Amino acid sequence: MKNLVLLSDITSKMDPTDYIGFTFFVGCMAMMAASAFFFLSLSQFDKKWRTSVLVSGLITFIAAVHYFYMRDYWAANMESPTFFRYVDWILTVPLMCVEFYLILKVAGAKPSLMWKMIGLSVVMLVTGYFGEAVYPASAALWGGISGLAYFVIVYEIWIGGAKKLAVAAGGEILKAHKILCWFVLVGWAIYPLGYMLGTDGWYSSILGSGSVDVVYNIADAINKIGFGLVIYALAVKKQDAIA
Ligand SMILES: *C/C=C(C)/C=C/C=C(C)/C=C/C1=C(C)CCCC1(C)C
Repeated sequence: MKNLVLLSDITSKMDPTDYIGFTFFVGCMAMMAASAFFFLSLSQFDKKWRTSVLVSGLITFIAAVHYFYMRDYWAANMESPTFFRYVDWILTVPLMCVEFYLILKVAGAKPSLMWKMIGLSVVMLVTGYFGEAVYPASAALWGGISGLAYFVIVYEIWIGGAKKLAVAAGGEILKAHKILCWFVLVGWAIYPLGYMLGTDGWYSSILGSGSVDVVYNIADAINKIGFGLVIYALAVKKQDAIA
């Protein structure tokens, strides 16, 4: 009986004007649908491309589970689930870095490239978490350090070693790499904007509290599902070329 009461409590909190809660709910469903799509497509790929598409599915699946928790947390507390948000990112963003390495392997990408990108993304997210959740009074400092790590990632894929490998690989891989570069430059740039929106005394008054979650939720849908679809499309093209 206790459980039933609890369930009705939660349902009664689903306020039709709670558009932030709505974006958590839709995010949850979108991530689940995308995961099912990626996982169920796996058997059509040979081993090499299967790994890349599998990672796309893992990214959206990890996000789906976190969105489940974040949706609940928001409904119960009406505050940003910052902790779950960053746990999600610290698992999924390094996996996105792994995707760059996986598609560039044909051109001779070394694991060192992968670890460098993973390391940079972890620095970016840990310092971002400090600024957003632990030391909000020095949000500018931590956000600045985080932004530096972000710029190094952007440099690496647009101009640095990863770019050179993509050029060496050429063809469809170069095309896909370019699209992924745009995701990182434009799609990922939405997050620092959300960070500034959510930091008290900066722009948090423009859209009200919680607006940061809408920004992050939209960005996640673009960056996780869209990014995964680029990998999927590349795998399909490569697969067709073999067949
Ligand atoms: C699926 C989740 C993704 C792709 C998350 C990406 C997150 C970022 C690129 C966050 C970047 C930040 C800065 C560049 C500065 C301010 C702090 C962050 C962590 C919001």
